[in-house]
Amino acid sequence: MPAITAHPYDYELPTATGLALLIIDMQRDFLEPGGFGAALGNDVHRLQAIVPTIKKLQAAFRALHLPIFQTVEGHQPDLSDCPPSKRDRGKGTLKIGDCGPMGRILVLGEPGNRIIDELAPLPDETVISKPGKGAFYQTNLEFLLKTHNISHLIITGVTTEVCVQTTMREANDRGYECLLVEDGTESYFPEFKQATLEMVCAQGGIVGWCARAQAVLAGLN
Ligand code: TIU
Repeated sequence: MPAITAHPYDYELPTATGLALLIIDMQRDFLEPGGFGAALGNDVHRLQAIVPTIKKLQAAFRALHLPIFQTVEGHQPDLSDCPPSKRDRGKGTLKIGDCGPMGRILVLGEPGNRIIDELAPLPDETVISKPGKGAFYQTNLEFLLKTHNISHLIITGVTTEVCVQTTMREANDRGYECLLVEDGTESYFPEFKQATLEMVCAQGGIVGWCARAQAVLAGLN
């Protein structure tokens, strides 16, 4: 059976279908100045480094006609799906729903909420809007994965220890075999990224596997 060289041991690929690429929240809000990430006080520039890596994975999945699911974190314009605890958390000058340089912060459909141009989905690719950190919370992601007979998820995106790790844990509890791409995910805090990579594949892969994009690409071909 084909496999990807990974930690803590090789990640066996399903035969034929069953594999999908999950790209978490590669939206302007987190990668460009003036969005939610910056409003929380973060230096957003370091997240740019993973864009070419995810682009390569996206191209490979497209070439193999394997499904790609992207997510965006965002809220309805009336903020009815944003708990006050989320809106009021922190001491930033701009809060969720406030007007910033890229439109209303973390509101669906605003310019800042758009997936960055480099990773723009094709018209037939699925983008899931999510109000929380995990991609399974209050979304139809699980239904879509079941419909497509997906059992294995290659996970990328931002930020590693927030939305990516939450999603990987949610997926793991639902029985999905998850692999986190080490150089396809990034955090505002390098030490949190490193800790996440180590904790998810510790204890024999308690949450799943980790591998570099090159190993994923080699395993696919
Ligand atoms: N703040 C932070 O690190 N992340 C988020 O708020 N959302 C995601 O990780 N997408």
